[in-house]
Order: sequence, then C-alpha cells, then structure tokens
Amino acid sequence: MDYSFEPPHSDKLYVQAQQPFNAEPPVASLVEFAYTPEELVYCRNHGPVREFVEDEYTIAIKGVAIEKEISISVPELKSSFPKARVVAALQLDGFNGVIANAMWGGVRLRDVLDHVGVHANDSLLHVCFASFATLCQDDEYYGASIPLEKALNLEDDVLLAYEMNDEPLSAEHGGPLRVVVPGYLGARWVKWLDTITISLEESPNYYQQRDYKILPPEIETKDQARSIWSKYASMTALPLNSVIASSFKVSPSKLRVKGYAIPGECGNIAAVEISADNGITWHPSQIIYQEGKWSWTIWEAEIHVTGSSGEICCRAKDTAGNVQPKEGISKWNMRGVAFSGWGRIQW
Ligand SMILES: Nc1nc2c(c(=O)[nH]1)N[C@H]1C(S)=C(S)[C@@H](COP(=O)(O)O)O[C@H]1N2
Ligand SMILES: [Mo]
Repeated sequence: MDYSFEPPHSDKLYVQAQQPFNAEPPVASLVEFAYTPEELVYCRNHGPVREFVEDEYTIAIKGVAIEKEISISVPELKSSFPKARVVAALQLDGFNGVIANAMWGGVRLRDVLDHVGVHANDSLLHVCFASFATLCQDDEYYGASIPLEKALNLEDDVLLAYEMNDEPLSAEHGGPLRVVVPGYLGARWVKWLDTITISLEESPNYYQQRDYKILPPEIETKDQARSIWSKYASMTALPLNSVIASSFKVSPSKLRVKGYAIPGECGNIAAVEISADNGITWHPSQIIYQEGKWSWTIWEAEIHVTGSSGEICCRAKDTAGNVQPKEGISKWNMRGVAFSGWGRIQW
C-alpha cells in the first residue's frame, strides 16, 4: 500500500498508529469546544490517507433505479446543487471519548439522487458508497451503505460534504468529498468518496459485512466470528450514551464535572444526571450546548464529595423517556463497538 502521503497532524492528538494513520484527542480538551477544532478531530483510517486535486476529482453514480448514470466533478456538484449545512457529531463506532462535533457543508445526497432519477422511496434499496481511491487492510477498497430511505429523507440530512467547520474538507478527513450520515456510526461516513451505487443489497464491503457488527459475547476471535458474521446486522445508529470528560475540585468538598452526551435514535438528549454513589442518588446537570438534533450535548455539574478520591458516574435521558442503562444496551463484544454503559470517572 502506498503510504507516501503523510498527513500533517496536530501535536494535540495521541497517535495510535502511523500506518494506517490513527489518532485521538484527549477527551478533556474536546468538551471545551462546541465545534471540534480540526486539530482535535480524531483520525480513523483502514488504509493510507491520500490527497486529491478537487478540480479533477469526480464521482460516479450508477446502479438500479437510476435513469441516467453520471460522472460528476466536485466543482460541478457545488455549482449544480444548493449548499446545505448540518451540525452533526461524527462518532467512532461507540468507543467512549472518540467523537467530533462539526458544522458540515455540502450537497444533500437526496438532491443528487433526484437529479439521476432516484426518487421512489423504495425501502428495499441501499445506497452503497465506495472509495476505490485508496487500498485498505481488509478489502480492495473502503465501502459502506445506508438504506435508500435514510438517504432520501429530508430530515435525515445525509450530505456529500466538502466542508468541515466552514473550511474545505482536509485530506485527512476525506476531502475533496466524504459522506456525512448524521446519527450513524463513523464507519458509514466514507471518505474520498468516488462511487455511489444504488443496489438491492447492502454494500458487500468488508467494513459493512464483517467489521462493525455487535457480535454476541461468546465470540472472542476473528476465526469464530467468520462463521456467524452474516447472521448479524450491520451497525447503523449508535445508542444513547454519555461520557464524563473531565473533573476538578472547586473546593475541598465540591467537584465540577463536564462531559458530553449523544442521543440514540429516539429524539434528543433531555437531561444528564450524575451520581457519586454508583447510581443510588442522582443529581441534575446543566446542559450548556446542544444544536439541532444531530449535535452532541455538552453538560456540566457540581457535586458534593467526601474523602480524597472516588468515582462519579453519569447517565443520559432522551426526549422519548429512555434512560441510559448501567451496563449499556450491548454486552461486551469482540470489537468493543457500541459501548454505552454509564459514563465513569475516577477523581
Ligand atoms: N475511504 C475511507 N473512508 C472511511 C474510513 C477509511 O478507512 N477509508 N474509515 C471510516 C471510519 S471506521 C471512521 S470511524 C471514519 C473516521 O473519520 P475521520 O478520520 O474523519 O475521523 O471514517 C470512515 N470512512
Ligand atoms: Mo471507525
């Protein structure tokens, strides 16, 4: 694989691996900003990062239900379709603390699909995204898919994005063009998008069919997983979750804690509560940032504590009345995906 392009990266990230480039910010610094600055946006790659010239970058749109297959350049996309902006949190598959909240700018996927004649809301179809531009660890290309229904629903705000926080999308984060699927795990937000295929099936790609599934706890190795992969659904939306990002003493008996929360599929975050006694008594927090229905929620609270150390936990409630369960909705699983138990921090 060609790793010759080394993305410039900020010294604020902890680098887990150079090839492929994977890096994460310290979670305490994340909650200091409503929109995550580029230097704190995590990087998750299954292959090399590549840099492309926007003017020459084209995407192909093909498949069933399409009246005319097209190839369109990014400048043409920009000039042919209205610009849409959406604030949405990009979440790394439910690993706590790896998240970025940004203002994404681009064109609506539904407008582009409408242009090629796909408007029937056929719930059997899928929109497959692929980036053949770079090789990957486990497949020939990176791919993912979402139900066509999600792509066409105006309220789901699915974008082909070329901007992040009002800046051109950088190479690291998938520029010139990436998919933004608000509410869905990061693995579906295909970077360096070059092909869209409307299909009767989900994407056949490894990262759709094998990785990013919540396997039962008894499956502990990739070999065991191989025999049952196909029986489990691909992950889509992530569950209701909350995380404590930082804590500090404001007085000998008072602790200030700050964190974030993310809604699942049901409405938005209504409240986040914290507890210093492992969930026997709960105290409210104050929501200090929330924007639209796809952003994260930042919250802050002060709590009375005794002694010199201890643990604080948090749980979120959504507008539909769901309460984040202590152990989360999915059990331990091989990949560690979709963890959503109460947030915890030791002080
Ligand atoms: N082409 C391509 N797109 C990709 C990936 C990749 O390796 N290649 N990684 C995916 C995964 S697993 C995640 S979590 C997000 C990470 O986006 P980021 O690097 O901008 O944070 O991009 C997704 N899109
Ligand atoms: Mo991911």
